[in-house]
Amino acid sequence: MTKHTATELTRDTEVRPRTAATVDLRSDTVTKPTPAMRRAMAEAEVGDDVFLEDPTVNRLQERAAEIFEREAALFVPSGSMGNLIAIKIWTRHGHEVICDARGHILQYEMASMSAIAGCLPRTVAAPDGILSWELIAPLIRPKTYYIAQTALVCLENTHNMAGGTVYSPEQTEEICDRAHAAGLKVHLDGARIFNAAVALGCTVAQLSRKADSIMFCLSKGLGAPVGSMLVGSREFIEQARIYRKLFGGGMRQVGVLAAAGLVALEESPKRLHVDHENARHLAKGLAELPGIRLDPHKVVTNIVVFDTEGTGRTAAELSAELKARGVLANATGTYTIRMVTHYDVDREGIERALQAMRQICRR
Ligand code: TLP
Repeated sequence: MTKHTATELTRDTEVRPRTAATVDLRSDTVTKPTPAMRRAMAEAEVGDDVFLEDPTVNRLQERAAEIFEREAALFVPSGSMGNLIAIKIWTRHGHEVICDARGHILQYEMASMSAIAGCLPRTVAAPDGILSWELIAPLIRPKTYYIAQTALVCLENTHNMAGGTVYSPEQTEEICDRAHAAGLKVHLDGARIFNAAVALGCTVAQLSRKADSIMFCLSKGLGAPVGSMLVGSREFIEQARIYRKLFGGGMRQVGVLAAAGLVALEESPKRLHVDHENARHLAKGLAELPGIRLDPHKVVTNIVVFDTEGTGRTAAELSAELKARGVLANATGTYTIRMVTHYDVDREGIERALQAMRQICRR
């Protein structure tokens, strides 16, 4: 773990030196708490949150609800738990959940939708991960007693594995309106919804207005060390608190984490455009390399996904070569690599990643 010196802790977040020995583009989950977050954590007022007595958690929840223009919010330990709680609330065992085939909820959450919520995912490969009513409607099961019933639609904004693509407020609203008319609920996995809002120049409230529930992460691009939020109606959040406890996520003096979350919520959205500029720069540089395939115009937030097949190397081989040059990136498929920009990688780090890729691809 990084050790922060006393002088570093007193410095402002903006002047923190950020070019580390290793350029870590595996995910925006790798960000370390900023000095401002560490200060807030050290000074946080705390209480027992299971008794609703942690003032810092309460403040974080109130602020999240206010920012999303909703009645209530709940601090949860992880995005995965937040998504599972929402699925559990909106479905019963034996129900079907419609989601995109590359959705995080389907691919990376330990099959919890089935293992714990007892639901069957019904998927479609949406172009760029962005569902539309035209894609959703044929997946809805007829309303008869002898067929499993569809209960929920899950959207992901930004879409992680599709390369940080975004749903506009209009696209989300249309899906919500039609889903509601068909008797379905809509849950929004907004792990990176602040990135989407910055890319589109709108608010997170506008991006999620008609969704029945929203999960967003404090611990991705916003840079907090731990935690996600569920947002929705007061009734939804009251139920969510019960399921959080049932799943072992009731926490005690957790204001120390909520304090970092509050700094993340208030401060980090202001600088996400920097990550997006870095991702665009990275994408443009990568697209010029022999054998690398990606459309840099599709990179609008902080995630760059590219195809390595033309280099004659698998993603695993290429990422091993990158690692030997001090650059970390995840292979997300046989020929697919994902690079994610974030607070702890600055432009110099991006240049170093590009330089390493040039050396590897031109060899
Ligand atoms: N995503 C992680 C990995 O699990 C892939 C990452 O490195 O991007 N929704 C979305 C869209 C996510 O990207 C993630 C994490 C989650 C939910 C889950 O959040 P956590 O990790 O807090 O459970």
